[in-house]
Amino acid sequence: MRRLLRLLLPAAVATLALALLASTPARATTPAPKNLKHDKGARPVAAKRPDASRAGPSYAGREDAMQFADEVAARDGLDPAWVRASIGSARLLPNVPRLMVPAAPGATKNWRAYRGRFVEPVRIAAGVRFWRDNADTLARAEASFGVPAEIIVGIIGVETIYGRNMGSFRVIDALSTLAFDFPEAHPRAAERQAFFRAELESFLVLQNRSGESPLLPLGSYAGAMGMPQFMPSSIGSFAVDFDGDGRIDLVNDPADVIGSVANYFKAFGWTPGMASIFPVRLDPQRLQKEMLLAPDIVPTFNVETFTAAGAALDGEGLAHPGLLALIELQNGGDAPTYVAGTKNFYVITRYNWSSYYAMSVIELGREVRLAMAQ
Ligand SMILES: [Ca+2]
Repeated sequence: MRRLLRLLLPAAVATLALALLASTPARATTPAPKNLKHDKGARPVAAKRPDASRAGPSYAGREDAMQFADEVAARDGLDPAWVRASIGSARLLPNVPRLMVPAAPGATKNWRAYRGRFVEPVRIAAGVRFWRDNADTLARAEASFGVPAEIIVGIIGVETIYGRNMGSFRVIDALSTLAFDFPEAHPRAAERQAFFRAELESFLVLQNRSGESPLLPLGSYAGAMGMPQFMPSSIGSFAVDFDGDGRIDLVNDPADVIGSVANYFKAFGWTPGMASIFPVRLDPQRLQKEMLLAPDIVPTFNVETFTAAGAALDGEGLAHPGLLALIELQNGGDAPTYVAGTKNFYVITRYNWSSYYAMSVIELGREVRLAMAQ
């Protein structure tokens, strides 16, 4: 994964996306609001998704897991017996660790293939239904957080097809497996393992607070949950009770999902009213491609510098007051696709560190909006 930052992908799309993108899972643990939503590993193309029903031994007999349980209990003021029993009830998922190992570098990415999986008639029709069913809430979220309905609709559609594929792994199993048996072959194994330990801790704190057994929630093989596939720490930091019923439910309550996704974007710096992308034409006469691609997806160039380096804009793009990034999307052996990405494009990648992911969200949202008007 040379140019792509990525985070996690939705449960339903993990295998595909990882295969297509061949990038490394990352996590926004550092700057901005605490961290990103979910996490994924890179996957070989033909790999099958792991079977959630196959579980190995429990962690009750693992000294490192029980020691971690005691640390969590002390740190968070939880009952040590409860934490030990919770982690001790977790089972190793034997097929999950290998899913975290990045694919070999140089694997071909293919935007058209990627797009075809997410921007397709079934998902668009489901998006239209979701938008119609939740039009008032989407409008309220846009008014409250400044995030357009079509971006929220795009995210929830790409993540889980509006709740259809929320993952079938017990979250306690997925997080414990990645916390205590993260594959050493991963180039950043220690960092990733620490990340999943922190997520396991966040999960236990959440469950303790809500009173729901930690053995019940289901999610992706990386422990992402609900319609928006939030990781536990993101639930703690960004989820909101947007229908005011006194509880946050990202599995069954579209209002909470919509508000939480919008709040997440706001927290990561979404600018109301700003487009995410503009069309761009490369002018071979003036093109300084290496220079334009060097900052990857980080908006770096003002319009003047951008166009002088051969990335031609028109209309709205030319009038954009902020910085731009040249986004290159590979198409296998064919010519790449290029767009100009704004700061809001970058913000979408804070949900999942992939420009292919962000483009799918934008294009699914747009297609749903267009279908609504018909
Ligand atoms: Ca609620």
